[in-house]
Amino acid sequence: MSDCTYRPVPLQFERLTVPEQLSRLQSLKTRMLARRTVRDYASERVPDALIDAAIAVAGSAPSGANMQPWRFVVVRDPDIKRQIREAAEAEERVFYEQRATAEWLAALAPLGTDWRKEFLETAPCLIVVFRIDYAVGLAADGTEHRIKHYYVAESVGIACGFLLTALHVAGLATLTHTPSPMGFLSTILQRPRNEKPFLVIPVGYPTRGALVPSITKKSLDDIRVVI
Ligand code: IYR
Repeated sequence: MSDCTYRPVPLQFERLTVPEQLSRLQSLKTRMLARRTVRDYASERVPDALIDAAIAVAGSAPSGANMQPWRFVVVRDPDIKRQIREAAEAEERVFYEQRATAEWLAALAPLGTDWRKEFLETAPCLIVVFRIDYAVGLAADGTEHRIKHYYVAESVGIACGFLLTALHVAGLATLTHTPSPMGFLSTILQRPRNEKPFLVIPVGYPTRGALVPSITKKSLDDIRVVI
């Protein structure tokens, strides 16, 4: 039985001066605006300690009822990466050649994407994020029951934001890849039934001379409304 009692503890909170708050935000803004989705990866290995520390940051994210409904699967094995690439490219080919509407393809045109996903093999590491819609509890008599998770997409989305930020701040390049459908990831990575693939994040160092599309971000005035 879980303990359902509310037992609060004092908040640890560092009160900053407003100039210090602004200065921290300015540096974070500059750093985050320099983040770009990278498709060309060097073969150089990324130390395990960096990936582990970034995943620990992701694990600090808030979540519905603090259920922490996420799993981060780190894939380094070249053969598994190759299987993932082959399965993703098969799905993406159908997407780009048949399923995608003309409007969708036009929206993607400035990004230069297509069905080829070399980065799934060239990146030294893939973090495959799974959402866990329910946990499996075991009663004293050995019977299993489902423990419901709440706001799973919101929670896992926030954790992925933390993860991308952590990896970028650590000087690593990333990409958010969402093959569709992505059920093949459950099979290849042998995940249990309650875990569903959410996002694939290749991680590594860019090749020298890596190219990215020329894009801009909306201005503050375009994204903010003050009431
Ligand atoms: N999943 C496909 C297509 C794709 C869709 C969107 I929306 C993007 O921002 C980028 C790509 C792919 O990975 O190519």
